[in-house]
Amino acid sequence: MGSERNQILAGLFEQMADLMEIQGEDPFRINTYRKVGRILAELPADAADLLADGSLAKIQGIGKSSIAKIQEFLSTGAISAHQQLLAKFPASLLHLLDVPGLGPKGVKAVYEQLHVKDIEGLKAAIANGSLAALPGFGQKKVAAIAKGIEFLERSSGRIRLDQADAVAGLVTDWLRRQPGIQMVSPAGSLRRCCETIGDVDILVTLSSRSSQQDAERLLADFVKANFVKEPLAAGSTKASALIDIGGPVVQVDVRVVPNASFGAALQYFTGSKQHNVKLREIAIKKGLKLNEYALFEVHGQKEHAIAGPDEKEIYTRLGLRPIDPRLREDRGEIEAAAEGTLPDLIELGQIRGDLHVHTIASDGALDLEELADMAMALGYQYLCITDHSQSSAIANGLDAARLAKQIDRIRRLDSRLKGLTLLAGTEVDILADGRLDYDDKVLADLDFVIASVHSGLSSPREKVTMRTLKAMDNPYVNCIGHPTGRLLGERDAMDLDIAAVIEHAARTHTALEVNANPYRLDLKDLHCRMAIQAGVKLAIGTDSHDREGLSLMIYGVNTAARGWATEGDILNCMTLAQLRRWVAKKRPR
Ligand code: DGT
Ligand code: CA
Ligand code: CA
Ligand code: ZN
Repeated sequence: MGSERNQILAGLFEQMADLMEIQGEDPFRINTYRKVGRILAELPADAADLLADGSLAKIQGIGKSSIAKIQEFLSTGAISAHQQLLAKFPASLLHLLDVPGLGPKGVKAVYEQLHVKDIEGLKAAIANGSLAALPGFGQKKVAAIAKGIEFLERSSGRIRLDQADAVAGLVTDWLRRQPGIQMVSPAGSLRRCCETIGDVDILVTLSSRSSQQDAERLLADFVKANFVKEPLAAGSTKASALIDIGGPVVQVDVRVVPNASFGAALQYFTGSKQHNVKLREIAIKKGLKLNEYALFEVHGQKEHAIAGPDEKEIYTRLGLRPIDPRLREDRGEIEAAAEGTLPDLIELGQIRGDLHVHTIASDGALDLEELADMAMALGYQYLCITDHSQSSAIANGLDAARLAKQIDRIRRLDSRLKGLTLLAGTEVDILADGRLDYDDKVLADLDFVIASVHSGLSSPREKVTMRTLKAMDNPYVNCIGHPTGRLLGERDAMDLDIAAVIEHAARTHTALEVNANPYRLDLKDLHCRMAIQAGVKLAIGTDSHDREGLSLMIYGVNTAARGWATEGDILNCMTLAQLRRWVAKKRPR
């Protein structure tokens, strides 16, 4: 571990070494820079502190000129030698250094001999055979580089939460089986339940009897584990590897932290960065020091830890209520924690039913009985069946006659069920002009109505907004499904005037959905918060189409929680009687 400043410094020295290697400098000098980079990355404390008390200069491998560069960075934020090196090469050359399997020597060769300056150029050199013809390359190496480019391109995007969960589950299960392991916890954006994940961060502690070598062995084993596609680095405190789960390639960072620092490290590596920056300012104002090792009291030259093993204690010792990871975005949570006004966030256990479920009658895979069984197993009080309407032809939407039969089946099954109430609903299409795909007298037979836009999503702002507002005017429409229509990684949201939609939802007594499917998470966290502030109820629905579907509820709950939702903000936290009254309030008497 090291402070963020140490990591930046380490990166600068590493990059200087790379650039010097491309330039063809003395290998001995290059190695000195690499070594300084490694030392900086693994310093036990902030480089500035170690420089101030003279201990940095005493570390073997850090000479006078390195100290001068570190000093320059600490006072100016840059190293002039680094900037001079950078100026000698096209910026795109740095991306080539990221290609697994190429390395600085390879970059030097392709730059000088083939005039390749970027990834596109490298791809061309592979395609036309000129790379394989280069001395020191050959078919095997070129194949590895081609694979490296593919990895780089596949892993450059962010991944969905369910994908990140799958990878994290794989790695944490493996870690828990290793000898000496004590604690394993995800950190970073995954622990904050962000809508997409850049890389997966995992922290572990080892039993107090473990040594430095045990940590190194664990990390070395991790990058060799069979689920790893490409090891990136393995040191004594941190290892990184690329893991392929069939879709995108995901980077996983595993850090071994001391038991006494587990809480501080968890706090630090959970982030967000902005939240951490604010927290550190608070510490400084109180005359304390906060880093990934502990919260310290400072007495002149001496300091001693007042919190470290337990994350909650970091907050309480700063005079704050502990803050749920899902709120740590510097969106007012620190102020609320100081005033004691943090919300009691919605929990999965408070959900009383699922209001958005498809069956084999339209495009689902399960029948009514199977869904009812699963809902009972989840402890739900009610389950609302919402198949598609006739205009959704691809989804085998129901016309009025088929819907009537489906309602009949639902009523009959419901009369046999104990403990669960099966509600008859629909996910009715909002047509191009904002009218609905069923007549009001068809809708009147249903217990709950979701209205959704499934076509014309790329229409102009006025049009998509008008359609949504008009649908809400219908007295039978209780909820707008996946209001913005986005599909993460696949399709942008509609150009919807979300403020107008929220205002109209409040005025028309209509809920907005938090679609729990990890492809959607729609509404998203910030929109959830806007809706709550406007007094609009949120309906968390799974939009379940298969066996896994109902279990996706947690993703919707976490998204709503990131929007500061409490039990009272969520429609499907109501009891069945409350829900029926809430629906009746909008309908004509
Ligand atoms: P991601 O991976 O892009 O989805 O987002 P994060 O939040 O997981 O970011 P990541 O993996 O770069 O770093 C994990 C956490 O470590 C981050 O949330 C906060 C902490 N951290 C990383 N870099 C810095 C930094 O430069 N300053 C501060 N204060 N914290 C940092
Ligand atoms: Ca991360
Ligand atoms: Ca990371
Ligand atoms: Zn839909």
